[in-house]
Amino acid sequence: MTLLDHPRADSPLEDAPASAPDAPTVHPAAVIDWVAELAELMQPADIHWCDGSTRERHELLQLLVANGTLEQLNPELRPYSFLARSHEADVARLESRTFICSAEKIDAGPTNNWAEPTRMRAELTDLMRGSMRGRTMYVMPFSMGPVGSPMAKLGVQVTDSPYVVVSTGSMTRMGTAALEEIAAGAEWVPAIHTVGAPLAPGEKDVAWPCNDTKYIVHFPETREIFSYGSAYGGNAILAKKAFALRIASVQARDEGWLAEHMLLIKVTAPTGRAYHLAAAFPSACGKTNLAMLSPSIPGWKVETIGDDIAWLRIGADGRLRAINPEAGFFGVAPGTSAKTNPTAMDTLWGNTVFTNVARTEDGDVWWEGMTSTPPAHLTDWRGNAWTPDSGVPAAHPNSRFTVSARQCPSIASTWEDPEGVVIDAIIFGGRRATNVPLVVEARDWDHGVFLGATIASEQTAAAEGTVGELRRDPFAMLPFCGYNMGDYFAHWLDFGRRLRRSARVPRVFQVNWFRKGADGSFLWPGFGDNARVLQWMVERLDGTAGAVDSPLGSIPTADGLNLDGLDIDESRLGELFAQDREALRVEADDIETFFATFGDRMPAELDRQLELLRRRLAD
Ligand code: OXD
Ligand code: MN
Repeated sequence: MTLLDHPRADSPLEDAPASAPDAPTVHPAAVIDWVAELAELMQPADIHWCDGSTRERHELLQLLVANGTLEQLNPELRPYSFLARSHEADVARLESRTFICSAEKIDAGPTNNWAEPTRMRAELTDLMRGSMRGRTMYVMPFSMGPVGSPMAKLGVQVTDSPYVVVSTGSMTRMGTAALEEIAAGAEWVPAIHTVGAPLAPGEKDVAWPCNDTKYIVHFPETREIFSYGSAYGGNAILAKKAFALRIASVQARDEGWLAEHMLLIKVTAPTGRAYHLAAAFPSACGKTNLAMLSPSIPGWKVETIGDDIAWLRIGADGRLRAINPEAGFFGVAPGTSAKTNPTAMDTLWGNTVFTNVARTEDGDVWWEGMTSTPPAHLTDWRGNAWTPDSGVPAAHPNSRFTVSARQCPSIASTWEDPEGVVIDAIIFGGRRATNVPLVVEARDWDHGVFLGATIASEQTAAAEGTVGELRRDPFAMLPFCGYNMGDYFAHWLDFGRRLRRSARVPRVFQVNWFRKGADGSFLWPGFGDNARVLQWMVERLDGTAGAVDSPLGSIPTADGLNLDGLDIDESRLGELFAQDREALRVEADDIETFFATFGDRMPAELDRQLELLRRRLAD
């Protein structure tokens, strides 16, 4: 057994040793033992147990400024806000370095990288030996979901990056309350993170320590997470993608619920009736914009519950309920503006950490798309002087803001409801220039699962890879499903069978805001006008909006979509819903090839759905 090979702890409450370094006020023995074992391996100079207090955050921010990791922005323009510039090679999630180390390779499936778990543990143990020398090990207990909610889950991450502590403090309920839950016996997921940059005595630190070697590794059976070498976003804030999606998706499979890459919104119609929608989109496809939408149609209101992750369960009342397990937003900055997302711009008024955006001469932030005319002089994300003639983006395309959800003016009063909100509809979307209409409604749950399983999207800058390349991203979970996606599809189908036995099965829709016309321009204005599509959906739920059948699903009747006040001509509207049978037959062949990669793990029902699509295309 290696040092990292500790049993998963369901910690009994025991007194801590009196001499525990910087000991917490509550004493979950299993966490204390785990930390002591890790400290022996990683050799930090210090251990700090995070309490999640404002004072602690303040001290860490000051330390990060002193270290050169953060620069404080002009407090008059952007109160108590900071800018980080990462290492040039540490700017996005690294899917090629992300591993699901299940005992059997087949259980990771064809969409995940797999490595033999014992060998991977040994390799990580070697890398982690002494990796925190000269640094402080921070111990961060956190709750995903409101502390004490029956839908919440606990975790503890150790890290040697104070930047990661500050980020986790915004993104989760981090600190003593979570540790108390663990001390009271709650199950917890251990997560180990190191930037892999030990400091020799007297060695001067760099602004963004990291290592050329990088690993983000998950052991699904024992629910453990290890991350080495990166301090960026999902690679390092392990509560987010690594726990709340990859490990949680495995927990969800085993416990009968869903952990999804979905935003959550509350939509209120002019009648005052409210609906809750969950929507899955691949990374950087506008989830934050939809979560904070300002409707262009009078009388409609959209409130935010979450912008990235949703955990869904069948509640005691038999209805589908969802929580946002996160407490903040780690949003993509470029493209965010007073026009595209005024609510996000208001959310970012202060108390925000920006990463890899550009800095203005007066000490504020800027990124591509924030204003139509860029400032004449900026400092770009690399720290270089920049002008509009520089020929490179001023902000990195995956530059981010990290901010507490509490600051969002459109946050719903129910966003922390421990029981979750009742979900009326589920939406799947992607970024598709062709083939996929503005909106279709699935015939039933199983057809909805087919729509989710066949999402394809043009790749964005959120992960390494070629931007714009089309890839299948089922349920927008391709980089985030912690097990074989064939089994994941089966889990969704099974979940629907359980829902059918309960009160009400939510409707399922597919949307595409990104379809382009023959001239290469976007056909749909998007943003606030997406509320028109939401209106059609909720009117479908109420049975008041018309729909016609089409090979891909039900689409709005000619007068079904509210187009009042929208300047869009008939032919462009036609193009938005066009279904080119020849192109869709080619797409069906591509889906068949994709499904075949799952071999006998592919549920027969989805092959049947493909066959039904082909028949409808042949009619
Ligand atoms: C994110 C992502 O950061 O999906 O949310 O990459
Ligand atoms: Mn995401």
